Amino acid sequence: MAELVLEAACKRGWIDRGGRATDPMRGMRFGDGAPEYVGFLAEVLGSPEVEALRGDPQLLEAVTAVCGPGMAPIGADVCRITFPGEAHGTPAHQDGWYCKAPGLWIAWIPLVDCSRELGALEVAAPKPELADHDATGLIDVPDRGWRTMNCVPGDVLLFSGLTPHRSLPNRSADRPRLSLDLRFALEAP
Ligand SMILES: O=C(O)CCC(=O)C(=O)O
Repeated sequence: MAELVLEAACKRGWIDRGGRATDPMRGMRFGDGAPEYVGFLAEVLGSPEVEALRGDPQLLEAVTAVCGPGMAPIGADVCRITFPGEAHGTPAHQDGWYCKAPGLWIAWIPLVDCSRELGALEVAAPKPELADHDATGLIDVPDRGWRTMNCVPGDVLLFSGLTPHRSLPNRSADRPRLSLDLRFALEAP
């Protein structure tokens, strides 16, 4: 999977063949709907590899064990590439604010070794309900209780649509952070 994403980024000139961010991409963060990022997402998320991962029996078993029965992939997925030198990570938010699927859970999957330096994900305790968001995310960002961890390809972090989460900025010298977030929700009865 990482190879597929690296190739998609490499052919767009975002990274070199050694997997390092190219100079123009340092500090870069794509805005929502940036055409070059939309094209990248269409290529990666429409690939047979990502489709196979959505239905991977081991992943579905883990999702069912954690989230309960009746969960299915909903295809509302993102492949993230964050570049070294970006000033901020992903702002704190709850996915349920944006994605109204019932019983929403997210499987966050690192595609490279992902340390705090590279911009690991942080999660806080799930809230009982959705909190107000503005254009950048949660308005009342918890000031304590954030947890993070180093993770590696093969790990999966599962969190619910009510879980506040954010990412740390990528402070590495030249490495992009690559990850997938796949969404699951209750199947219609
Ligand atoms: O990977 C990130 O930086 C953010 C992930 C995220 O917001 C999500 O999975 O909903």
